[in-house]
Amino acid sequence: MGTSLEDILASGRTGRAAVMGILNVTPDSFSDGGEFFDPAAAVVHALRLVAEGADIIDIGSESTRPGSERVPPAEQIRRIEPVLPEVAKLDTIVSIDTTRHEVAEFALDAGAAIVNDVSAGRDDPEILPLAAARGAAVVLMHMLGQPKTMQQAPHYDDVVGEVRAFLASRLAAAEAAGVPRGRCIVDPGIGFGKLLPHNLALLLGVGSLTDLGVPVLVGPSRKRFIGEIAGADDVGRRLGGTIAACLAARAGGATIFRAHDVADVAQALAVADAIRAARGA
Ligand code: HH2
Repeated sequence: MGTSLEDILASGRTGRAAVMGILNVTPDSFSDGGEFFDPAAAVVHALRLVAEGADIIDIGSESTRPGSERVPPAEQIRRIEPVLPEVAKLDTIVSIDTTRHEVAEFALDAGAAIVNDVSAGRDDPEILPLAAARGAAVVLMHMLGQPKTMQQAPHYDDVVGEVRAFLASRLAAAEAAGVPRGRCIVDPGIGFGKLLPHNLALLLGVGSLTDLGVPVLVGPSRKRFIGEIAGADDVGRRLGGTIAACLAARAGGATIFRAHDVADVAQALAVADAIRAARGA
């Protein structure tokens, strides 16, 4: 692996890129729903993502795609129970993608080190204090509304400014709950209550988020906006767009990239970084 959690938390300063591989243990995720619902298949996929160069494996057991229904915490835990402890044995950092403290607690007990909360601590007031007590790192993501309704006419006057202000206020909330700023990561939430122009403005505006002083994570992987631009209805055929979006965010200073296609995204980042480094050579 070679990348530690401390390296990742310092990446806002060092600029070092990291890839977060996606492992959805769900029957209904938008691009890989059902593929890794079987625990054995999920563990095999995690092994593959690590071999492909994932620095982090982000395990989710509740789809947050537009229109999705909530999954009770007990069912989320039932889904990850046979998977997460096995993934934690691998040479990788485990992240739990949940908004519920019961699920985060189970995951942290089983070896996770990062809580990836797409509600940035708003869904469950106990999740940030839990992360603080456990010394976990936290991803604070921007979302307008809730997954069930978030794509129904989202509106912003200044999307980058509003997302930045939201993330600043959630960083303050995390700090108030006891999570040091040095253990926080922010994410503009590509596709979460955003239309195409909003997603494009945010990918272009990553540089306005990096000055919050914590690493910026982006998750454009296979998302709908790529299909809207390129006419790629098949979610499995959005790799080119995913890479383009990651590289645009990389140019703005993002350092953590949440992706399904780990090997290809890691290769693209490595080449883009090498070209940038050659400028100074
Ligand atoms: N996107 C998804 C889920 N979790 N977490 C962060 N921090 N950032 C993201 O952009 C993000 C996320 C949605 O993608 P996916 O997990 O592939 O689908 P689903 O929610 O349908 O399981």
